[in-house]
Amino acid sequence: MTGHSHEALAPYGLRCEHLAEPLGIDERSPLLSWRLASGRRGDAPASCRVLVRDEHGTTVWESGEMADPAATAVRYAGAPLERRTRYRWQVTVTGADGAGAEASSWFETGRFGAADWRASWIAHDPAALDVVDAPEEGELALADHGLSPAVRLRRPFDAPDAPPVRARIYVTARGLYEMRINGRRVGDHELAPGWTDYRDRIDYQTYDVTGLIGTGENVLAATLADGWWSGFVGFDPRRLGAHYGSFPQLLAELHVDHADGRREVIGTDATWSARRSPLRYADLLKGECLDLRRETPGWDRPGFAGDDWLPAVVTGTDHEPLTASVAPPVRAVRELAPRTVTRVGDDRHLVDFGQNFAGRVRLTVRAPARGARVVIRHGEVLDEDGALYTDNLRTAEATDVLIGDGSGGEVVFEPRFTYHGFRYAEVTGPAELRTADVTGVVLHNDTPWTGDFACSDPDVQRLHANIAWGQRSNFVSVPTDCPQRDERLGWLADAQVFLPTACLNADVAAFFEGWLREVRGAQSPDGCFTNVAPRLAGVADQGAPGWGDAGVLVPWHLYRTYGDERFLERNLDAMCAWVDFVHRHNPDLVWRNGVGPHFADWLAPAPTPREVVASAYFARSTDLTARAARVLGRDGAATKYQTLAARIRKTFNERFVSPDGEIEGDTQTGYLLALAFDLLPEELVPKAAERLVALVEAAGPGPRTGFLGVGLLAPVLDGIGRPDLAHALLRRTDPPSWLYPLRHGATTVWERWDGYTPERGFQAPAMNSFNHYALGSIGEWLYQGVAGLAQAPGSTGYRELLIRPRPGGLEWARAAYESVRGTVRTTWSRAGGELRLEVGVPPGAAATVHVPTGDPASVRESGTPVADAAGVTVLGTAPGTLLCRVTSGDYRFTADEPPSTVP
Ligand code: RAM
Repeated sequence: MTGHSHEALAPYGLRCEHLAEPLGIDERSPLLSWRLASGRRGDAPASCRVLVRDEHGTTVWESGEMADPAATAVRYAGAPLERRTRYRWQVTVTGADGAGAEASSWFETGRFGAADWRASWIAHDPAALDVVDAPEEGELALADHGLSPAVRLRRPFDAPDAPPVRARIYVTARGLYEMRINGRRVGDHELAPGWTDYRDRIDYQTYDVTGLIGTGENVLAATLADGWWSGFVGFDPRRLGAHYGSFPQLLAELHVDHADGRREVIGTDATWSARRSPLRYADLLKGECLDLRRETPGWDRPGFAGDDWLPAVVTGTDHEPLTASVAPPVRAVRELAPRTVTRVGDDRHLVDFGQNFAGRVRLTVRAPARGARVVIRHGEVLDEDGALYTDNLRTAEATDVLIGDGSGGEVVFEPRFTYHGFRYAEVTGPAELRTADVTGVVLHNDTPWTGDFACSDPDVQRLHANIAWGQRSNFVSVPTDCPQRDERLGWLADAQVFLPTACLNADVAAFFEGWLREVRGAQSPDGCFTNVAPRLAGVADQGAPGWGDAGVLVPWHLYRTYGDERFLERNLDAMCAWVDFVHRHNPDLVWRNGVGPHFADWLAPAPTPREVVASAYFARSTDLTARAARVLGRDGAATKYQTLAARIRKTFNERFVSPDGEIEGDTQTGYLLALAFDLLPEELVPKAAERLVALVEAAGPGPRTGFLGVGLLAPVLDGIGRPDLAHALLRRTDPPSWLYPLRHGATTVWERWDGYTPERGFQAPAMNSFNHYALGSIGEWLYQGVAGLAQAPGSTGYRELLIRPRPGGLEWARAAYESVRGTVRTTWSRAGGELRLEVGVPPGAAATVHVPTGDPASVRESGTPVADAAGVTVLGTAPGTLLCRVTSGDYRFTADEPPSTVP
């Protein structure tokens, strides 16, 4: 969180392409954006301008007065940007009083396409990988995955006596790489270059390595592992690994600018040499094995002989797929100390990190004997005997191994090219294990955290934390379903249902921009989106209803959240093609053909008829496509899809809705989809709402939805005037419920409502993740409902806010959100018959505030009767509520408590 409190109006939080100070962007007209803060009520920018300068200080673009002075983003529109160049930019904002404030930042351009690259793809000769010794005891277990050792590549070069003025390295791999210069690691990206459909797109990363280049002999060195390229990915028994290639390859260019003006470029080519590494294998699902006996100290530094190294082989010079990475990288974002370390055998310990997460263990081992193995196994839960439970990992071995070399001393073992989803680690080998010997290293895309939520119920608070941990654990290169078993795929429905929650927790604009390229790239030529992106053999390509639709829903939601129209521009054609695909296969407008594996309302306790789910999504996607076209001024398309959407809605009503508003199947999800997607004629809305309420009440009250209905439950109940029922669901503790897993120690959201019950034990190990975020989609309503912090319907980029807290039975709640415009805050509490509500609105925004109260006349703002308060306009009353409108600034409302009948 980077919330700012300034006295005067000021810009802060500058971003380029939604990233802070990005190195190596390939966008030629990048989006420059900033946030606004002010300590003064009613502050709004009266003028705003942006200036961009090149490395010589020459102005390359002046925006002039921006047409909308309160805008917080603009696309660069100056002289063509040069490649590999740093630009500095500043934004100046002036308030109504004429006082100006500015802030500055920079971005650096990358390679701008294939033509700029010279380097070749290189590899360790796959035909000369290793010597084969007869297996020793235990060896076969190490070798039987068919995995090869990770390989090393190196290339010495001479540098002049003076240090360089600037050095950049542009790197990527088919596989995973770790780059080093003179023994020091380049950058802090993990699992780079990340997962894309490498056949079409391979991301490269740019690093500033000025400080790593020495005088005299220097060494460029890299380790390469299989990763998603050639390692194990997914669950198809016929196609478990090597999805894109069979051995990893490196492509890198070092550009060094010398003080005398010379630029030297050293790329990967046949002059590099190669050797197997001491990593006998390194795989995302199986784990990593480091054999210290094979270590060759000094390999990555000058002065190393390397007599037994082989020449690297050049495997090609294809630069076409290379694109600058657009998402914040995966990093080791935080470290967890073990909560407990328990001895469970002579040489065996069980470590509990107290938190389910994605990452790895860093382990200190003292003087491992030559050939001795230290084995780390990972699991999310313990079985009934208190032992590590791994059945639900399926074929993911998730086991890391260290083999000692007997050289004495302390060894720190931290796998580099794998990750696991786990809370517990079982360490076998050391006779003694101290707490300080073990650290949990948390890996995920380093998306800036933007949301904060707290409330008086510690269970709800913990639920929010669990949801956030689900997000951290599953935003690893792509949005995955789960981080532990042999799956970890970019499932489209999981991503779309969780997106509204994800967008509140963190700034995920750039992360999803990267993933959407995969979603579009995976679309078939006839317009069909997939179920997973990147596409993967073994998972049906034809997108199921609610899955394929993510190709429409995700760009739309990102556009609304971040106000960046490019989310629509880049995706509109794909959105239209998808709707056309579904329409072509279903000319009668009931979506029953072209449904792929039709997962329906996945894992719902009460199944909703498949055609109801599908047709509702068909209507939704068509409607959003029409709206997107309208935003972009493509009126012909807008009208076409608007008309089609109206026809689909009509058909939906004719086929599935009875005259008294009952929807076929009579399930919660059926009503939720119809109400949330606005499918019903006005007169049937109250009837459908009534039926939904009856179903929720009859269930406990409780939820009966799966992945597609779950995120809609609380918002829809709230929207139909029953936030009390939404609260009842939220705070329910019997299964199915969100709080039930807390009874069983959950620290993340489970895949299934009943992942574990005392009566039955664990759900079927074939599919029972304890770290799936889909059911965590209620996270959105914690911010929007419980704390009352929401963007108004129809607004984009948080320009219009809706502050409408739903206290329910809670004593207090608060939320803060770092929006693209600035910080939005709500805090409410009640005590002694009084309700207090504090609201913070960023400059240039306005909010409609619903003050919950039993007596509208009692409402004051900062002690003044609300009608007289500066910056507050009273709009009227609604049952149990006073409605006001406020512009930017901080407000403190007090009111007599709402009557208990009103939530
Ligand atoms: C499961 C995945 C995912 C879901 C699909 C249908 O295997 O975990 O969550 O979207 O199935």
